[in-house]
Amino acid sequence: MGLQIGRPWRQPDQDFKWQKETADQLLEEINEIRPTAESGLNNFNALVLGIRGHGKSALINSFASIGVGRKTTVCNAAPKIDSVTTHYRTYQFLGNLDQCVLGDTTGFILSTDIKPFLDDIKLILKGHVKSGYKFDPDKSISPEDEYYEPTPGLSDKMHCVIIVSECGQSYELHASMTVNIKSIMDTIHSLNIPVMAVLTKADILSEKVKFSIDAIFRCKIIEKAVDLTAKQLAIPVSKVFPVVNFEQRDHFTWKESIPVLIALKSYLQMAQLHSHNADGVVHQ
Ligand SMILES: Nc1nc2c(ncn2[C@@H]2O[C@H](COP(=O)(O)OP(=O)(O)OP(=O)(O)O)[C@@H](O)[C@H]2O)c(=O)[nH]1
Ligand SMILES: [Mg+2]
Repeated sequence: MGLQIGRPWRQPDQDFKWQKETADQLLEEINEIRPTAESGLNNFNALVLGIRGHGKSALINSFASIGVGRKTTVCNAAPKIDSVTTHYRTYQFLGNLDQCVLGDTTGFILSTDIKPFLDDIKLILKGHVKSGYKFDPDKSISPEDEYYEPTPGLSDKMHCVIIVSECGQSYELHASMTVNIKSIMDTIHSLNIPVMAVLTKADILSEKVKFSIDAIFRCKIIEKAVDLTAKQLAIPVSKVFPVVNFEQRDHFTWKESIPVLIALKSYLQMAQLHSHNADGVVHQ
């Protein structure tokens, strides 16, 4: 059956192959990326940020599913006009991924003033906001709020940021979102936290990917989306990961898990490096 697909634009590893052993090995490697005893950490925290409805919660569910080896749902993901996620919540996974803590945020809207949201994000990154806090579009959290943590430790801070964006939207983002995205990136960089991007919905952008996931690293249109996102966010192309979340399916196989595993491994490696270099002091 001949869907034309070219040479791979990404080779995740020198002898990378689409086979079950690759997925097994990735999972094994991921399982071994854990905080050192000296770091005083039990978990690697990542904050998931992005535009409303682009698949942040779905990505967290995909990671959680990988952890338990079957499709599972830890947070609500749905096609709604209003934001589905309204609270900041952290999720610790079970199974193979119990070293991962993912923070889910409400999606921002490009056209609105996101100053209060940005202030909240800065405080979340620094560890000042407890899980369960409800975002208020009109104001950011105050030190009197019951969800405000006045004296965060290293384990309350974020060790990595994952920007989630739909593959198909990367073409449109440039003009409309530069100001807000730039403010978010400036905030992240000012705290020296590593950042990567996950491009969701590769199956919607590419028929070839929809037909077979192993086209994802060969499809030109996906490559272009990755390049554009890297430019827009000013991060390396190698830190932009296209995926298809498991949300629309009843179960997933090793094949579908490979792109998600590659993104997951990168987050853990970046967080590990960051916490290794952190001096244990929480900078205010
Ligand atoms: N086809 C497809 N649909 C996806 C993918 N990822 C997410 N979706 C769908 O996109 C919709 C929005 O996903 P969510 O995870 O709720 O998006 P979100 O970014 O958390 O949205 P807010 O919390 O409202 O900001 C849901 O219907 C998901 O099933 C994907 O990779 N492929
Ligand atoms: Mg959500």
